[in-house]
Amino acid sequence: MEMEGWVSMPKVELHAHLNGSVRDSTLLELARVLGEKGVIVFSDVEHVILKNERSLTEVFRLFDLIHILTTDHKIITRITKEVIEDFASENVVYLELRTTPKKNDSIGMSKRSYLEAVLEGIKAVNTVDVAFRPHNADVSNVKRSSLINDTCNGSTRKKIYVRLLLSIDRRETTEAAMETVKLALEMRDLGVVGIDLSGNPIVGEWMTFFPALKFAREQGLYITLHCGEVPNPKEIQAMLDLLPQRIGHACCFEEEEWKRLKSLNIPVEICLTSNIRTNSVRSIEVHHFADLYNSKHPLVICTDDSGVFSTSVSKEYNLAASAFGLGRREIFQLARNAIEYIFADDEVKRELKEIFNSAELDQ
Ligand code: 6MZ
Repeated sequence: MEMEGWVSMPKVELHAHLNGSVRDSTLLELARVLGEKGVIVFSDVEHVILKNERSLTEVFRLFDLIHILTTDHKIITRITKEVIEDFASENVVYLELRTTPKKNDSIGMSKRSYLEAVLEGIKAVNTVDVAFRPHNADVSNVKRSSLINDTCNGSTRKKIYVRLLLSIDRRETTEAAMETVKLALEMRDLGVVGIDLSGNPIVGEWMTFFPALKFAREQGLYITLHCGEVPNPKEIQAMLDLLPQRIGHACCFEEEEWKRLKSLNIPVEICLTSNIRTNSVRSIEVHHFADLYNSKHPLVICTDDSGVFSTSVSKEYNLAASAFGLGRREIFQLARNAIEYIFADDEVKRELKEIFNSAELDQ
């Protein structure tokens, strides 16, 4: 099937890191500006941004560079707006965007002000209507709709639901992780629905994050964890013990861990291109997608870092279809199944089902 066919299909994206989803053109523009200011040497970073094959270690080095380019309130607002517009333009109808709130005293940035800059970015989206506040948030409908862009020009406007997950970086301390969870709790009415644990999987200890994750779970925030990106049986067990509502990747699982995951029925966010590029999975032929799909385990196809891995949800669907011999109907069904695993209320699920039902007629 042509790419256009995947683009026109409604899609749900549940695993996208904000700073991993920035357009190359934006990164290059930001690098040029910092180059002119003498903060970086543009020619040194240009090829790093444009390089395609990257090991897991190189990916995290790239994130350190991206963070130098983007960690400024105005730029965070800009990239949030662009990332949402990019997903909406390929017909993502529900997006859970995750990002690590960052503190940088030298520019007066706190985790809270970082998140506020993200929220500004959501409000600045203008190519599509954005619904980002939960239905049960304590605001009147009028106030809520005024927060949604409704510069309707007569034709039916596209709409995208956006929810935020706050990430804890594995480099952080217990206190910093706890601060992120508290911020998420305060910002619940503004569309923050859960907590993610991410960052370089060879860094940090589970016991450092555990208190914050446990607290988040007790407070009713949804939890998704990067789990088994590298072999680490003890940590995988501890993660499954927490009963997260979803996990990401699950690349380096052993037989026992598969059994446990399957019996717990925890949905898995599958990021094919990312897993292959970072070598977490040797090749697409041996990717665990096939086994999970065949055993009807809940899963959702996601991008991880559409910027860093030069991909899109449509490209990932296309890859899954060609690598595993799935047809349009099967991929459509996969996309629709993802509605069950989203971190949003039943009203959103109902509306998404309607969108998929009406799109099904065109399939
Ligand atoms: C683990 C990843 C990741 O939060 O600054 N991140 N963590 N595994 C991955 N697989 C490739 N890809 C991205 O977005 C960038 C951050 O997301 C996490 C890393 O912590 C990275 O620094 P934010 O918006």
